[in-house]
Amino acid sequence: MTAIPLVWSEAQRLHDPGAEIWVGVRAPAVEVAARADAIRAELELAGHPVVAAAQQPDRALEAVHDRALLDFLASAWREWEASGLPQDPGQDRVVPYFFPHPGLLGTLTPVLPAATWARTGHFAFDTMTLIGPGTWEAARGAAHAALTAADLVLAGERAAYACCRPPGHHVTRSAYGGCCYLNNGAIAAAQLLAALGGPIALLDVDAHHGNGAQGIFYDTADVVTGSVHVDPGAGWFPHFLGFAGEEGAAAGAGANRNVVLAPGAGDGPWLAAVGELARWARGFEPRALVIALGVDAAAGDPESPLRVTAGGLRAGCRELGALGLPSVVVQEGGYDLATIGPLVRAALEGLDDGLAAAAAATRGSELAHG
Ligand code: SP5
Ligand code: ZN
Repeated sequence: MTAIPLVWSEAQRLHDPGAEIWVGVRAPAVEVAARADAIRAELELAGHPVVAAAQQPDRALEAVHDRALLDFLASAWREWEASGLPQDPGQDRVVPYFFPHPGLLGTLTPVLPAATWARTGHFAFDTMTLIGPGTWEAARGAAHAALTAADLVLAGERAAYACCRPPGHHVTRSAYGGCCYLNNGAIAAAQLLAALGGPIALLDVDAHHGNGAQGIFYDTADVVTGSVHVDPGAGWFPHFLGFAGEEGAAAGAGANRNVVLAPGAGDGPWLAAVGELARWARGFEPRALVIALGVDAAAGDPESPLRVTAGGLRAGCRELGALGLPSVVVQEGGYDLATIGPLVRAALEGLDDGLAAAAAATRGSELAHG
């Protein structure tokens, strides 16, 4: 059996956030192109075939995002540049400054501001997620990689891995942030849903809450969403949501699950949480699985206080593979350039082991009953 294919978009390299602005301070960006290079180098060495992301129709993005968000992202840099803001006052990235906070507007509908510099706040929910000259092309390339991975799985691959950069799991239907611009995992899930029918399971093992998919699919059980992450109640991003009590609403009541971990948690509690999410998702009898694979839960990652090991990631992804579902993996976070490659490799090895075990078990029961 050949190793799980890696889907690659060369366009991802065009995004250089340049910085992230945190508490008003411009700090070096951690979400850099070298992340994807490190992953690709490690996976190529391990024998994963590389597949180029194929161009995809816009409607695949519209399945999960508002047209207004897509239009903004596609034009934001051009308009920022045309407005002269890079020269005066000297801001070389698109940043927000004023927000249509519910406390400002009450029940009024936010308009799209006339001023370029005010428009960003309509779509950005944080200050850390900068837009530059190639951001849109890269974000679209990452989404196309996720869609290509979904298409490979729909064509019969047991699993496919999309090396998505920039990542996507914080993006909602209408707003972006958290170093993310388009929700690659949700876009892949929507593609699988359209082809296979529901339910589709989307499980997020990034160290941070998968708030984007939670929000996009909150009212439906067609895509069942689960996330294990460091407790926002202990002071971690995304701060305002990601709590255990968020379980879905309306037709989606009970179809979202958050498992929160204390800062410092390692393999034991993390694996227990992944196992819990896997068992919970199995109960919905999903037709396919999307894994939002952030590896920032690993010990030593600069953006998270969790202490999972490569062996832990391997074991967790083995449990997800053991669901025996066609699986699309999208890259989310993971910011330690020295370990990101080996961590992703370990995760995919685990997934492959789990899928093989599930396939062997199915063959065994067919022999017994056939
Ligand atoms: C995809 C993903 O993992 N996004 C993570 C976004 C969370 N970033 C929170 C950043 C908070 C401030 N970071 C300060 C830098 C300390 N090293
Ligand atoms: Zn993360």
